[in-house]
Amino acid sequence: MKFSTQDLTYIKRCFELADKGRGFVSPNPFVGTVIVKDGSIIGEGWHKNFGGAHAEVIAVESSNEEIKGATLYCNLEPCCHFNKQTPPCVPLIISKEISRVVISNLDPNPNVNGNGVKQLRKAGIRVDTGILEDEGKEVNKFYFKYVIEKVPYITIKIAQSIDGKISADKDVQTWLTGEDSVKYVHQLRDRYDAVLVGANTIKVDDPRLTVREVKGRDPIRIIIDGDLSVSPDSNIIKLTGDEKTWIFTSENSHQEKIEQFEKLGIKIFQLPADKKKLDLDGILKELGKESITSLLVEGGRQIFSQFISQELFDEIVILQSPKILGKGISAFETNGIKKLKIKKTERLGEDLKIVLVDRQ
Ligand code: AOF
Ligand code: ZN
Repeated sequence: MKFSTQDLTYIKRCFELADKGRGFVSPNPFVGTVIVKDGSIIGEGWHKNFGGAHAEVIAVESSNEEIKGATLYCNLEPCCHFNKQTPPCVPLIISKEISRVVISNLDPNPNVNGNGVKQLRKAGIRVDTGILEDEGKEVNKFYFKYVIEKVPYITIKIAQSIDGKISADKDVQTWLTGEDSVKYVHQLRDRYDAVLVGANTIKVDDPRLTVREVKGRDPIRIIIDGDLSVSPDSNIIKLTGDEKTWIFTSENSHQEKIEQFEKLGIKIFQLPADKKKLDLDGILKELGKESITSLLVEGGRQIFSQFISQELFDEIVILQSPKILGKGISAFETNGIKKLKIKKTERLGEDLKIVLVDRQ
């Protein structure tokens, strides 16, 4: 339709730029902007950190050329609302006399949601929307869910054997996947606001849940621990730098224990519990209030089972190792058959990555 090969090239560049904000802009979206005049890029920018300048502003400021008459590409509709961290972008675009704006997605934020486009058009600017719309939604899948539902986008990550086992026995740590998969998991951690595990995984695996195998920043580490049973000596409790650990526990957990953890720098959330079992919806709402837009669920079996049987996931990533365990425990215990759809498969060294989504 209305999009040329050049349009496609420039919007793809916006996606690349947007991606650089990952890990730093939450709960804001990932946004990249390219300004083009007479067939060449005269300005570029991306939203770098929460509270910082928007992609459009940075792109305009990066340009040494006359912007009047240029085309501005942006993966997200420019904002037009006030009472937030920064001034709106639409008035800036209008004042620079940009003649065309090309965007992938309308901003689902109810304060914008088409109003940015309307204001630009009213000012006589040609606005073309919907270029590589699905790719744009994929880039901002965290934001798209969070801004509407106020709970994080949830990815469940499971490493398993060919015969579908996550460990050789209950409470036994079993290493299944190869180096490339480990790197990939660290990449995921770098991209997600938070990672979550159950107390049992802490006891059995004593993981750090940090980003070590790739360059990146650590996610917030969250433990669900109904009776506050994790050891203060666990790796995840020993904070050595900027790492953050949060524990969700029951309202009935002992105050003394809570204080002991708080003294170590751990943030404790107390929620109502049914026989020490916390309500996941309550946890997710609490995370939403804390501006957590994306959550990587890393185990173990009880946690996987609860998230899956309550349909609390957006994606499941299986890291399939070519090992046969023969005996052991499987990733979930669910009631009945659940049909999923394969979204993507990819070879990761010796393993296979399978991304699944709910079959809607
Ligand atoms: C854009 N470009 O780069 C971003 C946008 O608090 P603020 O000022 O950072 O505004 C956040 C809101 O602005 C956010 O909820 C979303 O609607 C929009 N984000 N818009 O035009 C950007 N990051
Ligand atoms: Zn803006």
